[in-house]
Amino acid sequence: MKKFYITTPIYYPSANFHIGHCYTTIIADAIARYKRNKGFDVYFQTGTDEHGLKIETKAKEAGVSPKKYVDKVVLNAKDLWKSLDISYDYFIRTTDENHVKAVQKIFTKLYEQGDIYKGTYKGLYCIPCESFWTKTQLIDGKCPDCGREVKEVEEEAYFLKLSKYQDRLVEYIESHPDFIEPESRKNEMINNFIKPGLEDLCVSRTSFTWGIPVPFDQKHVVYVWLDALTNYITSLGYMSDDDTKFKQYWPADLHLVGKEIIRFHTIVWPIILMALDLPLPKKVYGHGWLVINGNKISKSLGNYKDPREYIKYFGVDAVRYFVLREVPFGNDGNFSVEALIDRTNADLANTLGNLVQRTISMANKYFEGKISNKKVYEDIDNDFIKKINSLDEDVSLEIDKLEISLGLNKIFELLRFSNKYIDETMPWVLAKDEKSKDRLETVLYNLLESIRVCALSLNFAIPSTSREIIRQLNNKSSDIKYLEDNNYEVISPKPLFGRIDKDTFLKEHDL
Ligand code: ME8
Repeated sequence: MKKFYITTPIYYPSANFHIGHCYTTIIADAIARYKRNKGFDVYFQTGTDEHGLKIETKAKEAGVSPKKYVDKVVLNAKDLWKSLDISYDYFIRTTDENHVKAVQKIFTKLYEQGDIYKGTYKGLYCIPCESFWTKTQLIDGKCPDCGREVKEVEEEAYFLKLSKYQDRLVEYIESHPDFIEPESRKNEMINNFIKPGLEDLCVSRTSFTWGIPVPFDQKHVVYVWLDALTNYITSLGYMSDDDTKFKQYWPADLHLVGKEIIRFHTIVWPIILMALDLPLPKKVYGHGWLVINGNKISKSLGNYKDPREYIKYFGVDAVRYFVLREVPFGNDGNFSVEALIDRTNADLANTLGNLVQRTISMANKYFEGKISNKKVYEDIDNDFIKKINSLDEDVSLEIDKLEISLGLNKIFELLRFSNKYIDETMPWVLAKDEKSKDRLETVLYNLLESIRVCALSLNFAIPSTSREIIRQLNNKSSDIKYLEDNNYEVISPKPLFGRIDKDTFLKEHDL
């Protein structure tokens, strides 16, 4: 069986997660489900990046230990992923003992072979905030957090030799055109970041303690990116007694990340892997951001609601569908409740919901729910059946390019065509004439087959709606193509999505 290892970034549990984190995670989940449905042995990983000064500070403010602080956010995150139907196979926390041990071994190995060396970190330091800043981060020359004076200080630190691997990295990227996507980000990485020259990366700190101790120099803790990026292999048992999963799943097939951290994933991470003599991930995809009125939704801006609020009002699949359909992958896209309502009404309630409701109602009304194929075909059916049969491949072509929105659009094209087929064949007119009974049954049969194929195709994106449609169709065939001799005994329909009156909703709720 072919394997497929897909990851999300491991998020900082400095605060509870927002719809931006859901964005990456829902997309990764949809791809993971898609691959599983296609028979791949999928390993889908997400998790949390729990060390560092920011979390140490947050915990202090909350009056709890850093571990207690992150434990609470992690519980909340796992509940969020459950309510969004996220089917991860593994949730890594960088405070997990096996991760800590493996990072220490990796750090020691890289030090012993000369890829990590001891040097001096020079920076601008805010003493009350215990934070280092770069010149560009300062506001009016002062600390951006508290507005006080900063001091130039030097700190002993370990560095990773990025510069040593620069040429090998450029050569790798250029000879593996699929490694960084989209294309525009690849060019940005090469021209703006790598070719001007890589500076060695600081990989330890002595100014805070919430981190993995450097095993041979305990006043240092491993600084975040080396700790964070290696999660993708430590979780599989790399450098542990049992590395079966590492052998089975590495290299990753797809690291999905937001565009602001593609730099770390396509420069620092490949160099760590090269230094460890390990194969590189097949693809790193840097997607765009969800924005609210032009601003990135972010923890520090605090411009967001708990995503469970949206689920509460619109249902999990409305949120999943919106995230997957609304924004062409790679671009930034706007998130708003208005757009979420519009999308839900237009596609899920009108196109999908109505089709299922109308068809199942007619099957019940005219044939007491029992439909088989009477094969009284007319010209219009050829086109319909052809479209049903090509759907699976049309969708695959898009999903393989990670064009999930376009893949979903293919399914909705067939759903819209099915609605048009009802308008054109007019089953209610056929029902008036006893002589047209077999034609009527054929029409309903074709519609049920189309709905069944669309429901199966939608499983990766909106799994609970897909299951609900199949339950109402009461049919177990799993072929994603038109079957000549299927048999239906549908149950009574239940509306899938209620239409939401946007103006009333917005007046009554502050979302
Ligand atoms: O960067 N739109 O963690 P983080 C789309 N710990 N995606 C968004 C988003 C938005 N508005 N906001 C966040 C870190 N994301 C590191 C990662 S990986 C080894 C270490 C998503 O909590 C997007 O995937 O800041 C982004 O890259 C990630 O959350 C950043 O999460």
